[in-house]
Amino acid sequence: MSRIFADYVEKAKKILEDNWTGTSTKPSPSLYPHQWNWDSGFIAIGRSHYDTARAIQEIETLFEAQWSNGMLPQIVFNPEELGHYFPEPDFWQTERSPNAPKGKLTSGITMPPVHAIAVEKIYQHALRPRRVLPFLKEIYPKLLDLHAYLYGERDPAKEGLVYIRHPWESGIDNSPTWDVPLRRMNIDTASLPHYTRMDLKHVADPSMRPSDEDYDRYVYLVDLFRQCNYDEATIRETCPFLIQDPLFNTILARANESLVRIAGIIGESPDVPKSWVKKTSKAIGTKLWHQDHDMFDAFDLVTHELIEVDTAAGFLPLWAGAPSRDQARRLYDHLNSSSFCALHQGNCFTIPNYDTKKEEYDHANYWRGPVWININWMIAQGLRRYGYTLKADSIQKDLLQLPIRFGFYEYFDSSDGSGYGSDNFSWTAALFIDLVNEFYEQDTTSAGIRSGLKGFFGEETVLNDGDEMPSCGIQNLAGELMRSIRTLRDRFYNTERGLVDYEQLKDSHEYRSYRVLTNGLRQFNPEMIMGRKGKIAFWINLYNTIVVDAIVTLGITASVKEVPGFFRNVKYRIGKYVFSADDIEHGILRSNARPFFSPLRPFSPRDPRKRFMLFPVDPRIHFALVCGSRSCAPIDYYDGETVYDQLEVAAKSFVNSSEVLILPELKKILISEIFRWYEKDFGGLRGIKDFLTDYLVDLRAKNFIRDNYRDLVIEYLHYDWNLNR
Ligand code: 9WN
Repeated sequence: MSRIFADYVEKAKKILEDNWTGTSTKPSPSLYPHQWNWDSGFIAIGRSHYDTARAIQEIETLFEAQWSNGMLPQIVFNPEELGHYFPEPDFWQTERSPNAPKGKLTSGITMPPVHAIAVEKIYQHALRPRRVLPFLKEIYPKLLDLHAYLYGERDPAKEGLVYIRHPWESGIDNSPTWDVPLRRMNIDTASLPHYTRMDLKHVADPSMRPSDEDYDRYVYLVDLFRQCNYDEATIRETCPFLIQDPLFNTILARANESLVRIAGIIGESPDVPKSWVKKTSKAIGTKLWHQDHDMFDAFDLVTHELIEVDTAAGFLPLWAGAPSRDQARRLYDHLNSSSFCALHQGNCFTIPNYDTKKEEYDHANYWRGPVWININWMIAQGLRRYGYTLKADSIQKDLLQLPIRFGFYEYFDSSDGSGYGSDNFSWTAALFIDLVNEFYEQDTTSAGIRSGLKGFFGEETVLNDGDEMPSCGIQNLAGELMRSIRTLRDRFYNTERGLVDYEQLKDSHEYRSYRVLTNGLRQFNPEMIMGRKGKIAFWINLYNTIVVDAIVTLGITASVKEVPGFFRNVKYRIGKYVFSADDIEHGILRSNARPFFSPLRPFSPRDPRKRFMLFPVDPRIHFALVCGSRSCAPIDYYDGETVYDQLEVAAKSFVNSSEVLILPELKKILISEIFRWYEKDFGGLRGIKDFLTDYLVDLRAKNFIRDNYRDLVIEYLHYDWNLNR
């Protein structure tokens, strides 16, 4: 793990330690001094990576306050911390409900049910998962009760969509979506119960919190609930705020998926949660989809219409797999528009909570525009679920940067990243820990690469020794081969997502034709290819395809590191010679340079293949060579005519991706290990800095490198060798 990440993980753990009360974790030291419902879910996910016992206790403590009807309260009050928050138990008066737990002080509303997801992660991350089984068995019926409560009490029409009845239940309190129903509520402020806001005492600037008008409505609703003695049927009849929210329902649907898997682990029938998964995902995909906005919106059960306000919550259904492929594509485009910060758009830190082009957008006010870590954390996973890997990577990159650069704040300015709200905020710390772990743990086989010597062992596989020869003449072979590679690209490579559909490719006739053409390479002389550009394109394409060919032929399922010495051992016979993937990369394209993990150059001084070397080395090739791993360049086809333009695009997109993190406050840059391995090709460290300055799009990042050229500290990011499947 890079040192900087390790340091910040320690800081994050310290925050969680300081906010630990002995039985659960406060969301923040002073602004939120009690236990909060969904915060505890996120916190448990962070802790699950290093402290299973406390992660379990966090969840157990929360569920000790579960109501007898299954509702899990938004806040469990700490009796020793009363007097610093509003509203507290004296205001909620939940004892009016027969369902409220005895001996516990809680609020009378709920929050998004992330808990099953957290419980599954606790099990997955535990060093000894079997020891977690008793907890799983004990918590499973309670999770089921919670979901059953939501479907039973909050889904009167049995549509699979549950309603929230207070903005605080959404977790995104003053989201612009709620403006519509809240402003419609014509309340008589004179008859509101008297109250004093406590939140404003803890924040630097009141304009970054919900307004007093909002608070009046929050209070009005709480007052209504207590007048109804928290009886859901009565509330439903009178409550002016009943909303089917995409965020809440997505989390419910995603949590149902976890419930299904937990049921499987503990040997319970998964039928009930399975039916919920289907019903809710389908209902989100249909009822909450706004055809004209390319977005999921909330549905107002009072007016029976969609609230046409697009916030980041509208992207969340991706996380539950609710959208169709087409909807996902449209969401993706929406996400990449200037409304929600296009990929690498200057001045944007991940996804702001609200459409930046709207009048009410506010880069600093709470849920009305700033960046929130938990929302982005969920969206990134949703994008990954649909294969939008590059965008997911770029969001996760920003999520890692924000706390390192600006602190572990509650939320962040969406234009310059400044941290707002409470510092030392627990879920920011917890999800940072989760992200770092995910970033590093994805690589299940990295131990293998550290010992470069492994590459000397393993078996040589010549991939083009088949009998069937191509029908095209040898003079047309290079052209036919390139055409065939382009067809594979068009059919099976997703260049935007950097992925290859190995399953489909494996049995396709296009792949069979390609294999036949490679047999023809045995009679081919690469010197027949004219011009440097043509040669560069030919060898890049051949390298990229030999890797795909070998992955398919060798039946690799997770990582090229499954095969010892993969790049050294997979080969094509070309004319009189045999070329491994390493020979093509380091021998030809890098002009016989030593691979980072090897003591030797690929070609010995008298090797006749030296005549194919391409000198000088164009460092941009490193962003075009696809090595079958997630961290390498997204696969594409290179054309002899346009190869330089394509290399330009490849370099630019790599330098502006998650493989380059700029941390001005720390005078550091974190860059892909590719730069370390091929430092020489870039012209040493100076060359790397110049290269980055040339290709970075963000002006501030560019200037930062220029201004700190001499004392800039460079650290290297770990390389993800998992398959780009
Ligand atoms: C009301 C604790 C909670 C979060 C919410 C966030 C904020 C409370 C408040 O703080 O809400 O629940 O007083 O503003 O909006 O998501 O759970 O961190």
